[in-house]
Amino acid sequence: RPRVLSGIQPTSGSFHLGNYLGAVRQWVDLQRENDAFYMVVDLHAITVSQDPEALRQNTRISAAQLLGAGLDPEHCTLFVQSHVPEHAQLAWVMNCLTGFGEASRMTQFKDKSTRHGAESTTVGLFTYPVLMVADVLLYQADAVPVGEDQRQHLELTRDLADRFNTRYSPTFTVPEPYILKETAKIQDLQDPTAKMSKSAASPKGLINLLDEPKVSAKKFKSAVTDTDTVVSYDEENKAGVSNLLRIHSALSGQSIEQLVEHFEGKMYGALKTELAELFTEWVTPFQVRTKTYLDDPAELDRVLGLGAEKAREVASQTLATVYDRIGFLAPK
Ligand code: AQP
Repeated sequence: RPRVLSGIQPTSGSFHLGNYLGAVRQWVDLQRENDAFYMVVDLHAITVSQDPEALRQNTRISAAQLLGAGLDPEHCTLFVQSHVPEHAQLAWVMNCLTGFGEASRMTQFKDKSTRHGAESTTVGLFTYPVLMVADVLLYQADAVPVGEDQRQHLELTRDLADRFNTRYSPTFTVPEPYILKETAKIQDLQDPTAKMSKSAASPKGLINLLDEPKVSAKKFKSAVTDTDTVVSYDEENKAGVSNLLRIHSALSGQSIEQLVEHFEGKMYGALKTELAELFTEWVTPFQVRTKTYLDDPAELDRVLGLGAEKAREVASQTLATVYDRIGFLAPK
C-alpha cells in the first residue's frame, strides 16, 4: 500500500477551517487505502515561542480534534512528533545537505520572519522546512496531503531526497504532493486575498473549529464579498464569493456549477446563511466527538503511545540506513 504522511501544528488549540478542508479531511479519506502516518508536530510549534503548559494542552487538543475529525487509530498511525526522536536526528543530517541560499528562498520563512521581526525570529524557524523534509523522508512517504502553502517545502523535500540518493545511494522515496485544487487554499473571510490563518489580521476572518458554532455562523454572515449581487465563481474579481462557494461545495458535496445554479436570483445573504447552517451541522458532532477524546486523557495517551511505537519502528530503520550511508561508525 502507498505510504502517506502529514502533520499539523499544535500552536493554537483549535484547528481552523483551512487546516481541516486543506489537509485533515484528506487525511481521513486517505487512511483506509494507504499506510498512513499522521502527527502533531510539536517540534515545529517551538519555532516560535510557546508557553509550556499551553503547548502540552494544545498537543492533546490537537490529537483529540484529529480523532474527532475521523482519524481511526485502527487504520492509521497517529503520534506526537517529539515522541519519535529520529525526526530531530534526521533533520540534522538534512540541514547539512541544504544550501543556505536554498533555505533562504523559502517564502513562508520570509513572510513569518517579517511578521515576527528580526529579534524574535529563531534559527529554528529558518530550518523548519528542513525538519519537514526529515518528517516526510523518515517514513519513505509516497504522498503528502497538505495545503498549497506547503508546496514549496515539498519541492525542497523532493530535491533533498534526490540529492541524498545521488550522493550516497538510493535511500529515500521521492514524495509527491497531494494537494486538492478546490480546497488547497481557503481564504480569510475578511480579506479574501489572504489565506485563512491563525495569525489573521482580524479574528473575524478566521473560523475556529472549537468556537461556539454561533460565533462562526456570525463570521460567515459578515464575510466580505463585493458590490455586485450575482452569485458566480470568479476568483479574480469575486474572491470573497468564490471562497464561500468553495467552502460550501466542500461541505455540501455539491459542485460549484450546481451551487451557482442553486443561488440564481438569490442574494449573497442566502449563500452566507446556508453556509452558516451547513458548517454548524458539520461542526456540532465534530465538537462532541473531540470532547469525548479530551475527557478521556488516559485513552488519548494510549492511542498516542501505540502510534509512537509504530512510527519508531519505521523511523529508526530509515535513520539507521542513513547513518550507515553517510559513514557514521556504528556503536558496538
Ligand atoms: N488557509 C488554508 N487553506 C488550506 N490549507 C491550509 N492549511 C493551513 N492553512 C490553510 C494546511 O493545514 C495544514 C496544517 O498547517 P499548519 O500546521 O502550518 O497549521 P497552522 O500553523 O495552523 O497554519 P496557519 O494557520 O497557516 O498558521 P501560520 O500562517 O501562522 O503558520 C497544512 O497542510 C497546511 O497546508
